[in-house]
Amino acid sequence: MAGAAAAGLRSLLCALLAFGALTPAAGRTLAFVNLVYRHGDRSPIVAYPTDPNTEKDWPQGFGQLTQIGMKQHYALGQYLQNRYHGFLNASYDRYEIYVRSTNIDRTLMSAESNLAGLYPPQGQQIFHPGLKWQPIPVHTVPVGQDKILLFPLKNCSRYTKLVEETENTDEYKKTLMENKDFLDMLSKATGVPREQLSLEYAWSIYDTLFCEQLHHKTMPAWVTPSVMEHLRMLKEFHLQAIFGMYKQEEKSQLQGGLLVKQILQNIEQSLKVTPTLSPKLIMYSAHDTTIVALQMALNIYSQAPPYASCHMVELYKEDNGTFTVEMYYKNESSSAPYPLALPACSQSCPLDRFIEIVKGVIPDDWDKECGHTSNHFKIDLLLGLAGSFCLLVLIFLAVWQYCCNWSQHEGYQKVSSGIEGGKKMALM
Ligand code: PT3
Repeated sequence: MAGAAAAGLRSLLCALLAFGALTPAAGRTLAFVNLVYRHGDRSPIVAYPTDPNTEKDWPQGFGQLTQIGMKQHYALGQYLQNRYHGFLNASYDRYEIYVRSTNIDRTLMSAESNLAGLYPPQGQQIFHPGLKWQPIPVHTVPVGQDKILLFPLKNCSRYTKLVEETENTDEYKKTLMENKDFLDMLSKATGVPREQLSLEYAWSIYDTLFCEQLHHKTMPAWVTPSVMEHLRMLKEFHLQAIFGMYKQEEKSQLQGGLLVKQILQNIEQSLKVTPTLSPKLIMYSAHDTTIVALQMALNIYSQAPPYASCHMVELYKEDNGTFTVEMYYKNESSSAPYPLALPACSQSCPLDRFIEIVKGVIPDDWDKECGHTSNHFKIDLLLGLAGSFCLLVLIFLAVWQYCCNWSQHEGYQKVSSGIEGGKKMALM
């Protein structure tokens, strides 16, 4: 009886381990890491019409990483050096890490500040005495070609339709009605014409005020704590409207699902390739909307990410040889990251289960799902049109030649008989 109970317990433990419900403390190893972070503190992106502050009030103008932002990312880099101590080399090894950023100053500079904290040069890596910095590549692609970090991707017809449909839901219309007076006040105070004051525009005003307040700039009297809180709530509502709220899974397929797909491809690649040849850590430097789109696609979004917040996706090899995925979110500089779990899985989620759960938001063919004609189809269409055009030209030429031959033949007979006749007459 005791033997049977022990065997039963053993198989229960094995089953729990296989499904990731229990995590053995010893023996498991970190195998691969994906990180997605928001850039650090920045200057506003625009001023609103009645803004007492202008671009000149910011040392590098609008949209730029500030020194606060640089420090936030330097500190995050130091934190990562500590967290991944023993997994990553203490000194920079180009085969271990791959960094990609959106092609925007503040994200590029955030990645650079982060890497300065993660990999201060050691020993032979010091190339200038006294300089605790070494160059580390940060890769990027042009903004218009970035399909994994710059959300919301706007050039997607189906997504545009989904947002329009969201704006027609009762929930959305009710919120707009409830906020009518507030938006009227905001329009008067900021000088933004009421008809232009969408929730997206209100978010941009909030963003500007937030930056100005944080940097102790001149604030108009109407900007009270309650106005700021009201604007923050409208921003959260807008984020829900563009990434969630209505047909969230389909929106995610067209937005954050692209990043989930990339993260899974990175994991797959790390399992295929010889460990020494594939990076151990892939780092993405991006925006608040990147993290929102990612977390909405994973169905774990709670609120807008602060500066330098970092979403971590870690792959572990368990000591029974299986792989599990753990996610953490560091959204406060002074506290440890908190664990995140997919709604239908344990925090330590078996890789296969993780893939199964997120498959609904992974696009197969983004262009097709957006309702765009695929490039192959466009090429086939162009070739078809070109072929038909050539055929028409050939038919036209053939008909034209036939007509010419016919008229020449007729003409020859007449002219020739005439000339011949004439010649004959002349000869006669
Ligand atoms: O602050 O994280 C952020 C924003 O994403 C910002 O970087 C941005 O690019 N906003 C889009 C233009 C308003």
